[in-house]
Amino acid sequence: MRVATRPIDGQKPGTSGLRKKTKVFMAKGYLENFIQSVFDATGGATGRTYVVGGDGRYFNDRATQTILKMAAANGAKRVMVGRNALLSTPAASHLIRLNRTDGGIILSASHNPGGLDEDFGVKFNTPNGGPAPEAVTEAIFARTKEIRDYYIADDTDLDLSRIGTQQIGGMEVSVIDPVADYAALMETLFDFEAIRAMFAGGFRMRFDAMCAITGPYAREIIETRLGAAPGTVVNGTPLPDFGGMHPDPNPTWAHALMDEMFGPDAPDFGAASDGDGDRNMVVGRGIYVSPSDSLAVLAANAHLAPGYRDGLKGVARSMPTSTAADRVAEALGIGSYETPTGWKFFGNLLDAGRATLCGEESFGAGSDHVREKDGLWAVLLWLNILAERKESVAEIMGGHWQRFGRNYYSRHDYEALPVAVANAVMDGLRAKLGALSGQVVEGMTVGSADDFAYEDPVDGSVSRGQGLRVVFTDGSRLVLRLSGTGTEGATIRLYLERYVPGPDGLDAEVQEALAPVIRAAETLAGIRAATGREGPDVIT
Ligand code: VG1
Ligand code: CO
Repeated sequence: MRVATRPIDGQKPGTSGLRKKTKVFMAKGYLENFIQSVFDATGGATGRTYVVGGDGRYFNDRATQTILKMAAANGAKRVMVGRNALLSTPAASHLIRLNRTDGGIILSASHNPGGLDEDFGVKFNTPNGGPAPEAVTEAIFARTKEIRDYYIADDTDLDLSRIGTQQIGGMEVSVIDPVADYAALMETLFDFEAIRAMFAGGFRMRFDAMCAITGPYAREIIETRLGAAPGTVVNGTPLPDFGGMHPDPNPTWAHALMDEMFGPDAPDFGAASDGDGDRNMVVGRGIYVSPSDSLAVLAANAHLAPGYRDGLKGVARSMPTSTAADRVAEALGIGSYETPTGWKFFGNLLDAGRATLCGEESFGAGSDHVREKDGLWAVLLWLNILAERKESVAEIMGGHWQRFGRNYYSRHDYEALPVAVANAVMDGLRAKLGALSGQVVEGMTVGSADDFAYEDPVDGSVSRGQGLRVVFTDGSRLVLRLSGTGTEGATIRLYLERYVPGPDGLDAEVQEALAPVIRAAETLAGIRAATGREGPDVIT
């Protein structure tokens, strides 16, 4: 059935897909226009095969039914969908690759809260399993501005709770177990026997799935296959509103886990993941591991896991992520890369075999096993490392800092600001950048300052305006950028870093260690002055 429509404003994908309020997505034609634009901008769906699934948030089920009917009406050959329309983002990426499909549609607003009054999102992944690169998202956006009609089958809804094959028109729909293939992939990468032995020896863990998609994955892998005690996984049932939780695995939102890990009788290891399962936070007993440090530790120890025994080809990090991983890459004699924020920028490096591990300061790490960041993968790699080294998280971190020095790191978020205020802060700092070099701020000399632009070393594409950065001659840095995943107002992210080579000064409190950089940021960017806020809303 052909349905006449009109372009809808603002369907521009951000850092990770199109994210809007759920009610916006539920409005007539909104989801349909975007999905039709995805098909149109990628050469049409005729004869093609896709993977579809999402993180289980409110509207996930109904959006999936709509997408299946649209794929059928657009002539697609086959769609694989997770049972009950559930798939974690990394599992979807794996299925796209495993089945050599023409791409996938992932329904999620990731770490944003879910529910009728919260957020929803749609992401298109290309046949390599990764988020569509900028050229593709721009073509999709361009199409949303011209669209005149969409196609949708006039069928009744399918029963997606039943594993097996069904038909809509001429299209086959395969409902599959969302966990099985992903769990099998993890078994090829990690030494499950060694981890099982560690659990059998009394190792205790807490995994907080935050009522989001990783619950079923973590239960199957950590409790059933690795033998962790029942109850290791908490908040393990995906709920449409995430049980009212904000499924963002950081010390602020995963505070219950933090309290337990810093409390009496804490488990040996703690972890949490986000709405769609691509992020992770890891915590040891009494010690929080910053995501930038986690990437560096994983890079330094990955060879302990069977999947990485032959070493890494290179390590890539997003620009705001601390330079801790670069020091490891240098020691290993492998390449290191600095990309803009967002996983789509790692795709080419992974495809070209230049990087094996990638990571972002925003609790994301992953490898070339899929083309998304992968929360549970990072947790399993940590478990494998702990099983091999037989040391505590605190011992591993301490040893790492002694060897490489410590990159104190923190991100300060100023959320829900008026867009004009946030833009004025950015414009103000941007205007100063050219004259900063050589200036002394808070006792530190500015070495360089720029608006980050990235030239992809594989395809030569250039992405500008990816964050304002000021680098001091002592290695300290501050970076300012606007979030591209929010649905209300603007969020300024201020990223702060200071390097201490050691052997002394490695055990300071993070915000104290960063105090001069925090003051320099206020001197240069004046965020508090311009916003009238006394401080950031979230500190990670
Ligand atoms: C944030 C993070 C970024 C991450 C993106 C998607 O983007 O900073 O590192 O890739 O979310 O992650 P932004 O533009 O708000 O800073 V997820 O877990 O939402 O798919
Ligand atoms: Co996510």
